[in-house]
Amino acid sequence: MAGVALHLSPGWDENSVVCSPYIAGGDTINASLNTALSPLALDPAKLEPFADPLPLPPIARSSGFRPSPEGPSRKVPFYEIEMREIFGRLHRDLPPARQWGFGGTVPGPTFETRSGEELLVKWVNRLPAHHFLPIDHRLHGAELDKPEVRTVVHLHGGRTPPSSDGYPEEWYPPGQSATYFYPNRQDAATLWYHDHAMGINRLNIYAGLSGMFIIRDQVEDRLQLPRGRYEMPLVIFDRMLDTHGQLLYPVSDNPAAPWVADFFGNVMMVNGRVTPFLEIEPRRYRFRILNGSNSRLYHLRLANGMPMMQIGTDQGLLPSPLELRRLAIAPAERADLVIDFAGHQGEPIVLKDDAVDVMQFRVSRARVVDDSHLPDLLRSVPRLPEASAIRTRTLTLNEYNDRTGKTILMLLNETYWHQPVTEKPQLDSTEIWNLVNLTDEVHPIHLHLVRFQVLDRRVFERFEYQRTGHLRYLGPVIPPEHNEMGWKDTVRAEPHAVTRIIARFEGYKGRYVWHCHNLEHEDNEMMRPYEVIETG
Ligand SMILES: [Cu+2]
Repeated sequence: MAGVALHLSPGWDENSVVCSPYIAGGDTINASLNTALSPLALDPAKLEPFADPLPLPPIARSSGFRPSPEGPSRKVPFYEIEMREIFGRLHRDLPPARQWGFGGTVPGPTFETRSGEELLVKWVNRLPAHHFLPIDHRLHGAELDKPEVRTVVHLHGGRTPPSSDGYPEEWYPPGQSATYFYPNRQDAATLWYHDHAMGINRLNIYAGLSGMFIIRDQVEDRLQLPRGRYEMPLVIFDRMLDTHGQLLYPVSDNPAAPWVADFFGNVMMVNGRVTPFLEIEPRRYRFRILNGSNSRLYHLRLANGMPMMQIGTDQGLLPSPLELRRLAIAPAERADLVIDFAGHQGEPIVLKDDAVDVMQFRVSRARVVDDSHLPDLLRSVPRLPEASAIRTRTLTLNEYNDRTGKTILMLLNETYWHQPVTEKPQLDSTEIWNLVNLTDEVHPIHLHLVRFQVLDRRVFERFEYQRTGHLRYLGPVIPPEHNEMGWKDTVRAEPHAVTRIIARFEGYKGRYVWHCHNLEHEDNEMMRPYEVIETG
């Protein structure tokens, strides 16, 4: 990149990274479905689709009460969740696969709580001493002097005190634990928890370390949305399997530098099972969809063309339901959907990602009474006025390639993780962040602690920007998508565009992080600390 000195970390050699051909350029299933190139990889065409029923993660159960860290006279529910190695079938016709799960399942148990109800979780690392996926010891935080297996848990979307937020360097090895406090003083929303350990986060989440965390509130209660067995999480992620049905994670051709720039699998999993089916009644259902993939962005649709109503996004309900035929959802984004299967008695309906099957709904012929409701108005989401921002930051998204064109490093604002903190918003202040994407791909950018709103996007001339620092726009201001008009915590920073977001930094002072949620990018420097400071 012009004008930017590229400082490679120790051990980096510009020519040393050569990516494996089966991940190159693969933003579609077909491009990444090069199983012939890897003799170890299972051909997913050999797996019968819709052979397994959709599993539902168990509900997390508290084991007692403990004093609240913010008011010891209050007793709050206490949960103890172990991360451990498990063996479970990913498909009916495959042998059990090694995975790492919270509480013994993948996804882990779903937390059910309410706005303002505090809880404590003791996250216990009972994983083996050795990792079963390929660590790249050149990555910051994953050096040879660190334990191979390290974990730290982050509640994605939680307004959480910094000591419980899962700072990536606050990892701990097997045999140790951390007890985190979640005040949940925020609106009803679909959150999720996952590992966040520095330099191996992509491997730990790929191994299975993620789960859902649902916050409800009175606003949502009044709406009579589908509840109970008519409401469920759908955690979607892609994987690659070997011929023994075990998780396969690709490596570059250089054993000393195994990191790959993106992961695109060829097996679609929902709630931990390969292209499952779900038997349902001809009525409304509520699905909390999480894209739990490392890199893949989905375009979900129902094969028969029927509509899906989106009622919520990352941080809760939209102002009103939005009819969609196709849902774009990037890694870490959530979409709260209501789908009405009435009138489709006896039909099998496939949920697809472009041309690829994700799962199948089998609508029964039962006569049912649907007492759920989908009101026209869901929740008021007042727009944050731009004039309320006391500061605008312009922050670039950067990718660096070696001489062969292979990506070797990603940065935020040309700054490495270890450099001093540069983003220090004041507590209770509002800021606008201009995310200037200088790369050719979408980066899902996530800020811890806060919820934000998407202001707009605008395409710009990036070579001129790189040369002169001048932002010359090439097109009109593009407003957010209709389904981005709710509160967000992860935004798609589109290629060659400036994506503007506005956030109020409220809740807690202290050190947090912001990062790309493409996990391969995040593990290779596309993450920065930020600090909420006392009002000056
Ligand atoms: Cu990225």
